[in-house]
Amino acid sequence: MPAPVPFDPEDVAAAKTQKRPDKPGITTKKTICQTCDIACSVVSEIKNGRVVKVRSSDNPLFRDHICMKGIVAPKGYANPNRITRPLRRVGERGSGQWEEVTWDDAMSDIGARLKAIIAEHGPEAWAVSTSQWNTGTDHGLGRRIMNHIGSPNWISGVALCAGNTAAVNRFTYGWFPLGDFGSTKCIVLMGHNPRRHSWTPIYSAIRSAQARGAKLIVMDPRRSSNAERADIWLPLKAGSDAAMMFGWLKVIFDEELYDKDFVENWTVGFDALRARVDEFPLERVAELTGCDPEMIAEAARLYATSGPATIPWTPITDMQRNSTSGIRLQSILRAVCGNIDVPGGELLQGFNPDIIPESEIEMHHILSEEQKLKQLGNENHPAFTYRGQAAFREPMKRVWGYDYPNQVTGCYMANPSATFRAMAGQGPYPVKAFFFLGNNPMMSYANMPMIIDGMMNQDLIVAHEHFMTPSAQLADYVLPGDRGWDRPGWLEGLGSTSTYRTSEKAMEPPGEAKSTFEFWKRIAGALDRPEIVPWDTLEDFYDYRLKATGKTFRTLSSETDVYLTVPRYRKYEQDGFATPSGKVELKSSVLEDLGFDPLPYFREDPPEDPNYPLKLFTGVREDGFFQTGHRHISEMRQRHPEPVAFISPGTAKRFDLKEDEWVTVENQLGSISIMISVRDSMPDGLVRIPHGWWKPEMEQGYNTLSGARKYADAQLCRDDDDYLDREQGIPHLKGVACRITKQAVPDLEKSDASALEVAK
Ligand SMILES: Nc1nc2c(c(=O)[nH]1)N[C@H]1C(S)=C(S)[C@@H](COP(=O)(O)OP(=O)(O)OC[C@H]3O[C@@H](n4cnc5c(=O)[nH]c(N)nc54)[C@H](O)[C@@H]3O)O[C@H]1N2
Ligand SMILES: Nc1nc2c(c(=O)[nH]1)N[C@H]1C(S)=C(S)[C@@H](COP(=O)(O)OP(=O)(O)OC[C@H]3O[C@@H](n4cnc5c(=O)[nH]c(N)nc54)[C@H](O)[C@@H]3O)O[C@H]1N2
Ligand code: SF4
Ligand SMILES: [Mo]
Repeated sequence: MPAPVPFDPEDVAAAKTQKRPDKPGITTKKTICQTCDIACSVVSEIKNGRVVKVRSSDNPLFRDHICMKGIVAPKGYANPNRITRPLRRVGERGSGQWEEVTWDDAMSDIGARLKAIIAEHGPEAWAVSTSQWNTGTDHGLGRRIMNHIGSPNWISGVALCAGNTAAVNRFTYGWFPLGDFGSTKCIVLMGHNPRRHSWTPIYSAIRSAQARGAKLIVMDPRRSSNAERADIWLPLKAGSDAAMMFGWLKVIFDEELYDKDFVENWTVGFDALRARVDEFPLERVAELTGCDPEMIAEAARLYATSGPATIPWTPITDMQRNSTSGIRLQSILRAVCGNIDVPGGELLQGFNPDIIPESEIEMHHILSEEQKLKQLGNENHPAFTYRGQAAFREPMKRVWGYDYPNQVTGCYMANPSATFRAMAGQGPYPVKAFFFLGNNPMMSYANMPMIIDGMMNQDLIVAHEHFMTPSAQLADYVLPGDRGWDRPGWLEGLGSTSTYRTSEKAMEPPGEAKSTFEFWKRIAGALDRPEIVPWDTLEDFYDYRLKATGKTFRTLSSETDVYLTVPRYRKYEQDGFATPSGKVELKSSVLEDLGFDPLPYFREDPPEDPNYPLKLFTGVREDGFFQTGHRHISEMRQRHPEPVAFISPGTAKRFDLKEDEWVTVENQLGSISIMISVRDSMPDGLVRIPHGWWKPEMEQGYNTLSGARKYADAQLCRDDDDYLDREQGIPHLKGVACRITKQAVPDLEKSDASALEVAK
């Protein structure tokens, strides 16, 4: 998610930058913090050619856009264990033995091996996993090369986070909107819980909106910090968000609180939807969600009557069994309550006409239909694959000007679980080469045991990384990546906004570290296809994309903090919506043609197994880390030395568990070791499992994977049919059956944060 910035050029122009005087010996650059994916605009202070400090921006638009992770970043990236030279595996895969090589040697071997795999098994035998959030410089170049070479098998962490939401939103109104925090009067957080040190700009935007008088409604099984500040908190059962939204729609329809003009003029399928919603009387919704029916009705009324309202994107509904229905219900609520493309509501921004978007760089049109149909997982779970999005090609061109607008890079992906199964030799065809960039795939998708099997079955694995992550430990090559401030940066608004920000290069990358642009340029060369990436440098590439602005990247980045166009609202009145009918499809013609229920529905949990009497969810981000990263920074590890499971006092009593006790949490897929923390903010029966735990100081290699085998939540994340959303095939991570057992021999291995900064 990009940090929310004003949509109006006048507001941007009015914000005068008061540049602070430079301190002696220190120069400053305007940069974007790329430590997490919210991408704050910050100032980097440089001494002796190195970034030594990151502080908040001099532009009041970005006041206080900085958190502890950004502040410790210079130290984190100066860690002696950062990878700064290309490494080649010398022992068995996963043996943890490496030798340093040159980029040229690495690339000529990688090119030869990849060509041999493609010659033997076809281009689809090459899969790439990434996360655009972190790599920053990919800009569609990876997809561009794959499309030229002929592989559709690109997967990303965005399959569980915003990319899939973007694809599913399009079924309803042909675009993925972003909430207008700046002038909204009501915000609904469905589990989403931005805090001071977790997506700081969104946290600040919510607080400012509340200070202006906007209402806040929070749905969260746990009494989160936003729940404590909400006008209404609905403590729903984990995984029941879609049922809750049916309850809201029931009240909104029965009490006629919806926008009748909009529904009549701009939607199709209202009667069918209404009949489906009638299947959810409030008593049923109360039973499914565990919430008081009167409170549900009160929240629905508040949302429908205090607008313009926004339901900001949340990762929670991206990771549920009913994800597609949940995301569709959000989009339907937005539409029927008249919040689409209005100030304070949900903006459909489209592309900036001055800039060539990443979607265009990707060149999806050149991949043949035959290869597109080989995309893994598209038969059973098509929603975000080429097949699932094919019907939008013409409407997208009509409304947004491009055939393949790839919002949040999540609209034309292969299915991750199907890809790992094919890598493990259980797919329709073999996948034998696997690259990952700015992504820790082993720990960032479901079913980690299957991912490990898939990786062990590869002929070639290439990682582009900063650290020897558990995933990198199974690679053939680990190539050193640069950092956000080591390169010039151009922040595309996820293909969903027309707002851009730039980042000046602040220092030279250490050692042999190179950008993702360099990585892909060299791969194109190694495949004897240098013409695919014709630009010499990243800056040349930016200049090409910016040509219509009449400015070079360098001029634009020195002159401008935010580059945007004048916003237009209710654009659909002119162009219609980018759906086959041109209207908001409450009943989705595309889902129907793909063989799915065209209306949202609710799948209940599978029958309970008495051996697994508790439910777990993964999440509640830790302030000091971003996802699976940053556990090597001693200041941050001192704050969170060990992985911690939250349980309620009632659950602690029932299972005789104590604060700080080490336990095993297990289910049918796997088990992890974790410490207990008893919190009265947790409901009975629910266990919070933190995401992404491993310990960089622990032994590397296949058997231990630096503690990932002991602690990583992905070992509990199932991807069998009961735990997969039908349309997308993404896993249910919110309400997974489990049990907690005491450890016969307690795990006394405690982290020693002082060892983290010692070179290994
Ligand atoms: N089980 C489970 N799975 C999840 C989630 C969950 O809660 N539970 N959350 C999901 C969510 S919300 C998300 S966003 C995804 C994220 O999944 P990932 O994209 O895998 O995110 P990270 O774990 O941050 O891993 C990013 C890796 O990129 C490296 N890196 C950072 N910056 C750069 C760079 O500039 N260049 C290069 N080359 N490398 C870089 C870091 O060192 C790090 O190892 O995971 C999803 N997966
Ligand atoms: N410091 C820090 N900040 C981060 C990150 C980080 O790793 N560290 N990661 C970033 C990323 S990539 C993301 S996606 C965001 C995620 O950040 P958030 O959107 O805040 O997600 P979580 O912290 O996982 O969980 C939010 C809330 O969801 C509740 N919840 C659990 N299950 C359910 C459910 O089924 N329904 C509902 N309604 N609520 C439920 C939890 O109790 C929790 O309070 O944070 C971003 N910010
Ligand atoms: S929230 Fe923190 S880590 Fe994320 S971009 Fe902003 S300063 Fe960096
Ligand atoms: Mo995320």
